[in-house]
Amino acid sequence: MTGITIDITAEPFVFPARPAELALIVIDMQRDFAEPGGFGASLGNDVSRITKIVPDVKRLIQGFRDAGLPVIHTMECHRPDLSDLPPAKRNRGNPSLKIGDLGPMGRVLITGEPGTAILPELAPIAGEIVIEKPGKGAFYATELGDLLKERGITQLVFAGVTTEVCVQTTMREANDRGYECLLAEEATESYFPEFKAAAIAMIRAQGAIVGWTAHVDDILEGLAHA
Ligand code: C5J
Repeated sequence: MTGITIDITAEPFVFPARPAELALIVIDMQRDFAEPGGFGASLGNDVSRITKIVPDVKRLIQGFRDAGLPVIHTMECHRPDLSDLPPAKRNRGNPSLKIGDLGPMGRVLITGEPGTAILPELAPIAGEIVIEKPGKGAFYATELGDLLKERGITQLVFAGVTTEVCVQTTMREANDRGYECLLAEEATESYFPEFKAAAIAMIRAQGAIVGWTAHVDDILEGLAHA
């Protein structure tokens, strides 16, 4: 597939995908954001909004796997001793369960705990990169940038949660580092529909100032022609 370009129908205009340089990055599809008893729920959010996108995230992942293109997963999580968790982050939001506290799914957003795991339906398969990230952005304090460079990846398709927090932060980090970014609209979600809509509008405004957005069907259609 090296060298070819595939036009993916997108907003604000066609996304010129180069399959040899393209990867999918699935942000934080973790039990702690999607299941009752987790971090998202402890902040008072309706987590059922997150589980509704699982089928679309799943078929996007499958499309990349079928095309032989890389799938990268991220997990927001911290070391058990909390040495990578600044007090400013731990104390934010006044949740009933803070990061590191023991909840029904183990310690909240701590590496290796049951609630920190990626949803089983979307679990990484052998060979896929999993980035454990202490921040909202996936480039901060992780090896992501080096791993992408080693593989010659210059374009990223984004899925995951939440649209306006970890997804948008990572897209902005990637955009500033020179990556062309495309957000899969049905494969991302927020606890707040108005924030998702605003994030999508902001990303593609001003001639794709942060990146493009596209429907999952259009991305899959493009991959099928790769
Ligand atoms: C949040 C995330 N919202 N993955 N994390 O705290 O968006």
